Amino acid sequence: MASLSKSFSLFVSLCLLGGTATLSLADESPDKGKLVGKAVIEKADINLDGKDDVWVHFQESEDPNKAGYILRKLTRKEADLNFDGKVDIVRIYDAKEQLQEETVDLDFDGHKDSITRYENSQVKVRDFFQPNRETIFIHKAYVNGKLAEVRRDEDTNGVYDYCEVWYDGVKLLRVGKDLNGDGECDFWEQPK
Ligand SMILES: [Ca+2]
Ligand SMILES: [Ca+2]
Ligand SMILES: [Ca+2]
Ligand SMILES: [Ca+2]
Repeated sequence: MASLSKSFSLFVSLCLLGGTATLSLADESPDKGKLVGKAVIEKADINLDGKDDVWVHFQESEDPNKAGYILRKLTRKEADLNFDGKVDIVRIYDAKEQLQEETVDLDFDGHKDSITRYENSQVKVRDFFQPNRETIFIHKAYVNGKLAEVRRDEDTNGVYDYCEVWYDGVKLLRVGKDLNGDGECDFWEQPK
């Protein structure tokens, strides 16, 4: 439980963008005996305006190793960072409670700005979206958590037209352009 409390505190800190506040968690959990296999949501009202701003989702199930004990697994966190009633950040966790996916809307316009997907706690793919649009503008792929490939849709027609290949996240190896409009780069150059 200590690690859960810690991760929740970290999340709340993020929500406050470094600020501090008194956190009151609404405990809506019914009797634990009734919670086997149930989803549980803990909520918090960070700015104390009477409306919840942070939601932490858990899945509870019976502990297969300890009869009568309930295991609680973190599955999802959501927060309304600017307190306008719309969720701006969603984090989804895998069966090991590792971060699997994070979606953010940091300009608070109601449209997601990026989705980052993780594998074994390492970033795997990060997609950035056009303002007010659902189409991906920049796609970044990572190997062992290090940048390996970038694709961009520079003329915003929904098809990638610019590519970069990176080595170990630090060295740009080559830069490509898609000349025939099929979304795959076919003309490559050494970076200048
Ligand atoms: Ca609030
Ligand atoms: Ca918001
Ligand atoms: Ca946005
Ligand atoms: Ca394009």
